Amino acid sequence: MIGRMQNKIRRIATEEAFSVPEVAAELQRLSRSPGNSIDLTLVRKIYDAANAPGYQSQFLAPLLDIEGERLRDMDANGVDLQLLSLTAPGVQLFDADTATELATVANDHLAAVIGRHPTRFAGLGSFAPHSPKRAVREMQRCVHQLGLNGFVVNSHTNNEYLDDPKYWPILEAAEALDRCLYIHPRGPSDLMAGPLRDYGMFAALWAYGMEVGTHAVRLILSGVFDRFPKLKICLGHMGEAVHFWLWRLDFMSARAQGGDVPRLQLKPSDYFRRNFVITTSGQESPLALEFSIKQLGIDNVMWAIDYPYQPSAPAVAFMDGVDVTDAQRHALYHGNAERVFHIKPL
Ligand code: 1DF
Ligand code: MN
Repeated sequence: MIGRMQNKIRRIATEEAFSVPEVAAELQRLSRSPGNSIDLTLVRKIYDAANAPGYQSQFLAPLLDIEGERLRDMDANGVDLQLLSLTAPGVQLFDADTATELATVANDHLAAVIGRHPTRFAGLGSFAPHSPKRAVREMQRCVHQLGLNGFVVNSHTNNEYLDDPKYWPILEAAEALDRCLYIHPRGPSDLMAGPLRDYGMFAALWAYGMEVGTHAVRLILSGVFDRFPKLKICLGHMGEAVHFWLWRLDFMSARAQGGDVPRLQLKPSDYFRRNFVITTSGQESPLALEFSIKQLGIDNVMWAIDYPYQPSAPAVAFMDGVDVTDAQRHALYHGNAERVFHIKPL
């Protein structure tokens, strides 16, 4: 009975990566330039197999293949819909002109795929943060012309974070367009990167969470949510663990306010519950999920796979198997995603 019920649940996966040939080609070109940043190391592993030790070029084909094997994988695992986002580092390693152009190409490609498979795919639009004015125009086009479901940004841009006033037009646009901004990881910014380079810690193993967690706390403490109270930010990887810190963030920021901490209208935990949602991408721990639901409320947690970087079957088994009520499972699997990302309910 339970099994049969679960088979009928709509499964929407909310952090699913893709690429397009034009972006992949430029990343491959970039990967052959000198430098040893964490991002270049990551890019070489995926796009330049011949020159990268320990390469992961097995991901390149599934990133580019949206309508073939990916759909078969979704069918085989009962995944109804993937919310697609241009894979990290997106366009943010390129100069502003190239990045602006490539975001447009990727968004057009994404919208065309969704147009061919409107019940199977939805998508987050990309933009070039380093050209904020053009970014805002592209965000408007993404929603008004392409019908995309939100936005993705791969954390910092040239070591700058979105709390910097030069990026406020992007936050303002996301709020005005009523579309969630998903902050996905990339390699940590230069001054954070040093101790994160060793022992394989440089990316998904550890550094990604440090990078995006830091970004989220910067946004909260900077006061941007007093300026943009309806802005919604999505964090993957079980919230990058930020919500484990809420009590201490409240305590320590109250003590420091007026000093180094700007005066805030609300407590950090209030902003996190009001302005953030999280997904389970690549973090299939029932205990962490239980904590997240209790800490944030069931409305703020959504299911994700992190395809193709993580396999679909265990992600589905995880969410099918967790000890939650039917109503909660529906919220995690699709209800919250439909609301947050404007995906039409069935
Ligand atoms: C990996 C993981 C690569 C994630 C990613 O983009 C990525 C990985 C290059 O495991 O190599 O976005 N992730 O989201 O966890
Ligand atoms: Mn991911």
